[in-house]
Amino acid sequence: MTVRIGVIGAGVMGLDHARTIARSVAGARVVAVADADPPRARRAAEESGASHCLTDGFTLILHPEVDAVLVASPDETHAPYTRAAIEAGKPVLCEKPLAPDAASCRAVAQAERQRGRRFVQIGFMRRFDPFYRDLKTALSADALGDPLLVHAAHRNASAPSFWQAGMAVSNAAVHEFDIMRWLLDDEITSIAVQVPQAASQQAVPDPLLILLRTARGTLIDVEIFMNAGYGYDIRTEAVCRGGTAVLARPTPPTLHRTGSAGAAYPSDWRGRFADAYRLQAQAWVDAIGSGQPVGADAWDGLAATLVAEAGLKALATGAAMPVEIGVRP
Ligand code: ISE
Repeated sequence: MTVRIGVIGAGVMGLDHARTIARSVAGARVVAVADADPPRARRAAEESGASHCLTDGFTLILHPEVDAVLVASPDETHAPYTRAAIEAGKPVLCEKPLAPDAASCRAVAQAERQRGRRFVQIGFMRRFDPFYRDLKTALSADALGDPLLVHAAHRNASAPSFWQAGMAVSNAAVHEFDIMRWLLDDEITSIAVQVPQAASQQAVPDPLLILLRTARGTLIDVEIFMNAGYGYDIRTEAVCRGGTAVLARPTPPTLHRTGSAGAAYPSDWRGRFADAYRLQAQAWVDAIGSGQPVGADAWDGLAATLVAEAGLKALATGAAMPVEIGVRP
């Protein structure tokens, strides 16, 4: 069976997903692309071999040739499209965040519950990254003992063009919230966010230092630096009672040239996580075939956004905020 996919949003990520599915995912093809900007939609359709090029995502969802929907439009449109896909009875892979606000995430989870089965996979692609999977295996193997601290850094060369105040937490740090819940198999219970003095007067303060506490008492610090300048760099180190596990960037060759040695960094996340995006899309397509959903679900999407909402309050007030994720229904 070939899953016929419609992609909503043909910006940086929509184009990347459409290409990935067309070139590297077995058992699927892109049949439609929708974007409010027709030239963008046309480009993604041409590059992925899609025969339908639309300007409206809701029309794409209802298109009779579309079996499943990939949502990669601006963050605040994710939840309405995801709900429409659920109502149309079509599986949906929704880019993160499920929504920038928890109320919209809850509405998606509720719509899915009413249909009585799972439709939604959230694009927390790090869960499919081979390096993060190895890290999870190492942490689960018990050889290192209980995790005590996790240090993480999340650096972009420069903030994307669509960047706005709050997105460092609601759009970038949500990856860290999700991956920490998944890696540690633990829930985040509080968040504090600090800004260095030199950045405190900026309209969009950068970098941020986030401190999370989990239910089992692990402390996690996360640097979010959206304009680090030198490249896209993601690091995680788990400090456990019996040793540490370090996930630095996968190492490209070191180039030795006159008077210096160094290795190139990817310019953004598409390079670092290319395998993760491909494996995520393949797993989604396979799960549609098998009826056994995988990856982060709507509840995980809600959990990450609840942490982000509390984080934005913590950033505004300077105080640590409790996070109440509750019990998965
Ligand atoms: C971007 O929007 C992403 O989704 C990337 O995965 C993330 O690493 C980056 O910080 C965001 O700007």
